[in-house]
Amino acid sequence: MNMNILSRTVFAAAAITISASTIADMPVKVEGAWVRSTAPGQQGTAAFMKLTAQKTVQIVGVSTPVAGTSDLHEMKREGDLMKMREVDKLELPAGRTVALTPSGYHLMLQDLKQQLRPGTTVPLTLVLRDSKGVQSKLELKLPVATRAPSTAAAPPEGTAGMSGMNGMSGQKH
Ligand SMILES: [Cu+2]
Repeated sequence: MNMNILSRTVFAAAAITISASTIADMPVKVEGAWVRSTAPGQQGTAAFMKLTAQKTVQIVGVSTPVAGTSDLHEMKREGDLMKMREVDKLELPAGRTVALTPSGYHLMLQDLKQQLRPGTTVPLTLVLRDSKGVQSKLELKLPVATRAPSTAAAPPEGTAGMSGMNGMSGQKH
C-alpha cells in the first residue's frame, strides 16, 4: 500500500465517523463522499457518495446551506446527449450499495451562495424515509475536491457524464 492509497483510506473513514453519530436508528453507511469544487461565480455543482442502508430507506430530500436549491438528480444518456432530470426519491435497498456518481444519480446543488474551494467541507443533510414512512435526517460533512477521493468510486475523468456536468454550470434547468 503506498502513501496515496493510505491517505485516501483514512479520509473515507473520517467521513463515516461524522455521519454515524446521528443515525443510530436508521444506519446508513456513507463512503467516498465529496462535492465537486467550483470556479468563482459558478452557479452549480454536485455531490457524490456511496450509500449502503441496513434497512431499506428512500432519500426524499437534500439540503445544504451553501446552495439556494438542492435536488436529487439523475443523469441519463439520450442518444448522444447526457441529460439530467430531477427525481423525487431514490431507494436504498437494504444491504445494497447505491453509488451517486457524475454519470448517474447525484445531489445537485444550484444557486450556490459561495465558491466551493478544494480542501474545505460542506455540510449537507439527506432526508430519509423508511418503509413505515418515518423520516430521519442524515447529517454529513462532505469534503470539497476537484475529483473523487477514491478511484473506485467514480468513472474515469473525461467521460460523457463528467463533461456534461461541467458544461451545465451556471445554467438553469
Ligand atoms: Cu444534476
